[in-house]
Amino acid sequence: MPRIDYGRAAEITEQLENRLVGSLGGETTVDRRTVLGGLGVAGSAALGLGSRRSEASAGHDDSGDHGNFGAVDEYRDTHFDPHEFLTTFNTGADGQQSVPQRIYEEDGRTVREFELTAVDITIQIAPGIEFEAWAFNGQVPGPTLRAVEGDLIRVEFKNVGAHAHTIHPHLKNVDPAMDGIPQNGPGVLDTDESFTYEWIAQPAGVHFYHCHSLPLKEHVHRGLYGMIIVDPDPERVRENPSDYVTDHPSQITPAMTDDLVAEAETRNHESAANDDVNEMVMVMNGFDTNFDGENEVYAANTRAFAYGVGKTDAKGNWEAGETKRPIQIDRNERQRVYLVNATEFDPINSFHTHSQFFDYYDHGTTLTATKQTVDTIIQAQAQRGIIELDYSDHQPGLYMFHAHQSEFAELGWMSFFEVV
Ligand SMILES: [Cu+2]
Repeated sequence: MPRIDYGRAAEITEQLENRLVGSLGGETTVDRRTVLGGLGVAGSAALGLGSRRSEASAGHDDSGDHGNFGAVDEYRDTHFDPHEFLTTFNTGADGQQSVPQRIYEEDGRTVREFELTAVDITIQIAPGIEFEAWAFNGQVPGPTLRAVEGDLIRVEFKNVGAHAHTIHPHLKNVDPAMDGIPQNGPGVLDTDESFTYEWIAQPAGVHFYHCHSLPLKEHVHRGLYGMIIVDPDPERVRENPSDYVTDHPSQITPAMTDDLVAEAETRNHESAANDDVNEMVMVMNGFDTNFDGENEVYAANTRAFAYGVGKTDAKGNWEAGETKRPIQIDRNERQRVYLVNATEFDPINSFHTHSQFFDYYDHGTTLTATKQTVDTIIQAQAQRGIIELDYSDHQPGLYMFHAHQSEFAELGWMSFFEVV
């Protein structure tokens, strides 16, 4: 058996996706229990990794579906590319196209100004499956906002959607008027209203923003959320090292401070040391397609199975136009995932790596790991953290990662790293 069996991996991804899409189809009133029932034995076997195709295919007859499936097996809407979203989120020269932004100095601070516009838009969450989203800048998740600790984040928010929205940041925010809740400041912004939010980027870490209009769960699950990354400022780390560790200040030696500063430089997107790290943004989310208060589709970055294994020429070259493909990573490069849980309705989500352990920095607010050598972490709603991975010992090939609620994985939150 070839060590890297792209064909089999693609087939299993396709089977799971086929079941999901087939069950939802144009029929969005189906509930997720029905979808899982349809998966039956095949779904669990496929995720058991040990299954051969014959076993995975046993118990259901999808042989006839493959022809039809071709009609929906790609994401036709290229408006949002999860692979681009994954790795393109810096501000400044390497900035993203999806969010108008300006950087300038004002009163001794760097200001990072972003334009966010709430719109109503139909998005694709699985091939052929559409979702009526409310979205910042027409995308779910909304654009990632990245700043350096101490910067002023200025968000020019305009609402052109049909409902009233706000933007609430999970930052340390000393001005209640800027908290983006109905009860304070400008309150909710009606259609065609606008407001400029101003937040100091603090503390360093990985954070969350979302609409805080009521009913909250509806406004969040419709898609009005995104990530804020606040890079540590190495100079501030040098001066206040105890702010970035859980150790008592008296335990911090000069050598430790040097290490913390070096680590802060790897996190700071304006520092050369950051170029040596492959950084990725993953927003775990779910979609309640029939609005019954339960999610039918799960993903990292919205599109079910987008980081699964698509069609290749059997040598790992993705076919032209392929929208489903694993995340290719260089085994010699340090890998960092900024992860946030934006899933509504389910109290937790999780992240699990196969054949690999990682270090985890809860909320990203420390420069030493809060969990070392784990292969699974859970996040409550709005919880987030930084995952640091090292694949330098690993043979090239496909390594799965997914939510370890098997249900979420089978319904779309199943992905692969392809180590090269
Ligand atoms: Cu809203």
